[in-house]
Amino acid sequence: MPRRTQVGIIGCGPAGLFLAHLLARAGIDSLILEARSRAAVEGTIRAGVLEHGVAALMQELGLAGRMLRQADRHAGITLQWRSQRLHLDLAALTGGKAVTVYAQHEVLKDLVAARLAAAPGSILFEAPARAVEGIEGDHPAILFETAEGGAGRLDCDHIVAADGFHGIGRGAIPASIRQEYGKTYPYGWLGVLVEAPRSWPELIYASQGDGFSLLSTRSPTVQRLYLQCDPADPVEAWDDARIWRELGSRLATDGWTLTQGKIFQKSVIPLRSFVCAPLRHGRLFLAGDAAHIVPPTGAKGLNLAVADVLVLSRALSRAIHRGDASGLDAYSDTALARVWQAQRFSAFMTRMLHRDPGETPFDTRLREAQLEQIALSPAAATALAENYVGLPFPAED
Ligand code: RFL
Ligand code: PHB
Repeated sequence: MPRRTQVGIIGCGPAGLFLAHLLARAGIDSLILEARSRAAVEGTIRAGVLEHGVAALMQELGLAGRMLRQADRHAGITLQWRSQRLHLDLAALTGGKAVTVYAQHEVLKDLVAARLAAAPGSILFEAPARAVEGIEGDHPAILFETAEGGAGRLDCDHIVAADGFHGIGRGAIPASIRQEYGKTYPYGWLGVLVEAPRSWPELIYASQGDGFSLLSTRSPTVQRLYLQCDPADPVEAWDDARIWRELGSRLATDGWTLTQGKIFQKSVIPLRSFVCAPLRHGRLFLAGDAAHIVPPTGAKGLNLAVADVLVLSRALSRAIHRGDASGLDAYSDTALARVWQAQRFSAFMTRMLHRDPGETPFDTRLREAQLEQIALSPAAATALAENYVGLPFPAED
């Protein structure tokens, strides 16, 4: 039996789930098709930093109960180079704004539970979309595989591909009109989860010795740490002793020691920047990582996915309730303007904090001078802080 919904959403990540909640608030029906199981979606370790506006949106949508109880508000971050630490007071530099450190999979657990409670059956897990059809006409559909292995069909008015970088949505925009911009960096991140108490009250973005490292947190007893590595490294190249040695030297500063603990998760991720344009073809819309990737140094990926679907939900609401397609026509340009700002900031943070394999002593000093600029210039510090806590969402007109 074919199914029908107003907005068919491919992918149950931050983009798909926030969109489903925003549409429900606007009285619009949606169905999410997700390739993986619910346990896999809720167990994948990824982002950790929510912008000021994203945390506020969770509250506005009534989804912030657990976040407010368990997550920490961070009103500052620390930058470190040449063994010196610089505290950047985000709140003082941005008129009181801060970020919330709350793991992406915890956000997903909260959004999945709330969505299924409000609309049982509105997320189909283990139901991968295989193709979209009819996007240039008025009756698009998503063809998918059912959890039982059969062929499914979802008829809808609009399709949103929120299916991540490796999804099928982007490829449905004809190659003749699709533009892709991007670069891959010559370094990756080794990420680890550690059972240990906090070593420092805020996130530390450090660049010293062999390159970048990041001290983040998940809870009072679980810490999240990253260090720059060769993107081709197998995780086995990083035994625990090597990880602690590298983190120890890259985060070293007088009178402080990193508290070690049991490492219980390790992964290597590549760093890339990518933008696809336009974000719309007929009745198909791209949102989140399906359309763009940022290197994680700016903590922007999840936040950008949320900004996309906020703009898209308003446009869909206007089209569906008022028959006014102007927001849908403007979606790609409006969302991409913010995407390019996040690309700029993410590339800036990445270049400033990583040691390029071909880096000369001159290049190193230039990067350090950039960091010193932030210490010396309130204007430079303010620019970093404003971007880190999140640029305002596009205004609703
Ligand atoms: P997602 O999260 O990749 O979700 C896409 C979903 O679509 C499903 N899917 C399909 N479903 C049905 N049919 C198909 N054919 C499908 N193909 C795929 C997938 O199974 C998946 O469930 O994309 P979305 O929603 O656009 O969200 C993007 C964010 O997940 C991503 O940008 C962030 O995780 C990036 N990121 C960070 N972002 C931040 O804002 N702050 C951070 O602190 C931050 N840290 C990070 C990060 C990403 C990292 N990694 C692992 C890349 C740290 C790391 C280490
Ligand atoms: C994280 O806690 O996973 C995290 C924090 C900051 C980043 C990236 C990832 O920039």
